Amino acid sequence: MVITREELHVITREALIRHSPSKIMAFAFRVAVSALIVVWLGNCDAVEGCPSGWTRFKDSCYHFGHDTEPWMVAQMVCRDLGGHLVEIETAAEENFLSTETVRRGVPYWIGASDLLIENDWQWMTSHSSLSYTAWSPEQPTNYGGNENCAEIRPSDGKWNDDQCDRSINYICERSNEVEVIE
Ligand SMILES: [Ca+2]
Ligand SMILES: [Ca+2]
Ligand SMILES: [Ca+2]
Repeated sequence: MVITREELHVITREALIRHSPSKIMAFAFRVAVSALIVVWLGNCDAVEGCPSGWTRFKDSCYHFGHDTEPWMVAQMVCRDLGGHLVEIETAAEENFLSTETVRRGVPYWIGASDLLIENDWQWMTSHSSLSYTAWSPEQPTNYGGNENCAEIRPSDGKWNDDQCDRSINYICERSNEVEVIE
């Protein structure tokens, strides 16, 4: 439907007659405030940064859990914190986490497990097979037929399979984008 200039003029004049000036002013004020909010939101992009308690490295934030939990509980805690047990895809990520683990001197759970099929190791959050690995020499051993969760050891900063119900520290990972407004 096309409205001519004359028709628009008539509609506007009728609207002005029907509504009191105070209502029109209030309406105009609401329109102005809405426009300001739209402009303000338009200037906000993805804000990069890690929440407190998380350490940034490249595109991720890492939380080095300071309590000890079985692997399953560690995964749940990471999810409650907005992340997941760490998944290590590159040598750079591995070097960062390995260095931190050696410095802190305690073992940390990571997100790899062969719980589903023995010796078929997967990152359990993304359900992907391990494209990059940093197993300690001769690991994984599946010692006692019951080692199905992966940890980073502080002795050499490399990975070992261990019993999932053992309580140790854990590393969570999440994206470093904390706020996205479009
Ligand atoms: Ca990762
Ligand atoms: Ca195993
Ligand atoms: Ca082992």
